[in-house]
Amino acid sequence: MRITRRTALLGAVALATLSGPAFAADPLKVRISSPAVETDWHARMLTVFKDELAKSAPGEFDVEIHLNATLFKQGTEPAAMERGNLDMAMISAQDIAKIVPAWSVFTAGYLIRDTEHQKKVFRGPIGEDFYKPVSEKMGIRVLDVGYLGTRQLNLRGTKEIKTPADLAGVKLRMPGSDAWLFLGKALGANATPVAFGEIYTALQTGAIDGQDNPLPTDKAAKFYEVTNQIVLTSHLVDAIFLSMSEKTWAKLSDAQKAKVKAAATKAVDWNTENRLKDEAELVAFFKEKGLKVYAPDVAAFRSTVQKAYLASEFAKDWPAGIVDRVNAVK
Ligand code: KDO
Repeated sequence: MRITRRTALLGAVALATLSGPAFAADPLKVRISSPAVETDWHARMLTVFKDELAKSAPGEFDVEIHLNATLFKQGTEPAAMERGNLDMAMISAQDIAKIVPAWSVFTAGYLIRDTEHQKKVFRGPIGEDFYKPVSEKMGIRVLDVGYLGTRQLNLRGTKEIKTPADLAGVKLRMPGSDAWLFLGKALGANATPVAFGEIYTALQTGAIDGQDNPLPTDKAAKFYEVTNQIVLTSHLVDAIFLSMSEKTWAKLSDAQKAKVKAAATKAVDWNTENRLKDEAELVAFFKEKGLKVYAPDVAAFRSTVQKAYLASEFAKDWPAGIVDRVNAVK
């Protein structure tokens, strides 16, 4: 047969059709959005997730990580995932509580005791019960829980804070949702909504008197440059939920689902381990930077905050017995 351009082309097409897997489908694009800064542990854990998938499912996923809220504004990720415009995010209990009010129990200060308690609660039957409505009502599949850290007060000025009464009139930045603002109020402060990306400037200009975040985040976002003190209230053992849009999840084979879950667990565990180590070391770092770091009357904060939550409108949406059930997890 005379080889012409046409026969050569036909041959190439036939070869491509026969050789199957070598011409497998394009990798599935998985876009993740977060307001986190790139040096913070939960931002870095997304690379652990991506690398893990590249190992366990080579060529099957194209994970794109977008930090600093450049893709979606903080708090808009759940709606974007529900619509299928975003594949993954790390969402908070406060985000979820907007749609599934029972979740506000996990926005309450001084409920979750520590990282181990957090893991046991969310990786056990309570987690199962609470993840179900997130899938059904929000179109979001929670892959696993991660430790965002224990939130502490970080303030300008030198006024010593010992009890909630000392926070009267203090403009404390909180993320912009009812559940977050309530926490600020329960602590005794004048809670002011500001997006995460605007905190540094708001502190620098004095638009706010302080903010609350875990110590590793205070370091990563350089809040120590524009504040004078850290008050170790330890008011919220905070969680982030590494999650996927149900629309994306539905595109995966069973084998891919298992690999995505395993990669998520590897990532959150890596984050938790590093964050705990960092938390243990950071008091010295902030002191070196000239900040005053001290413990207030934590018992006074605990009792004021717990009372505020139990008497709140939020508590009316909590499933009967849930606080006892959470407390009983050992
Ligand atoms: C914050 O805005 O203070 C917060 O810590 C709230 C968390 O739920 C989470 O959104 C976090 O910011 C971002 O990931 C930035 O670290």
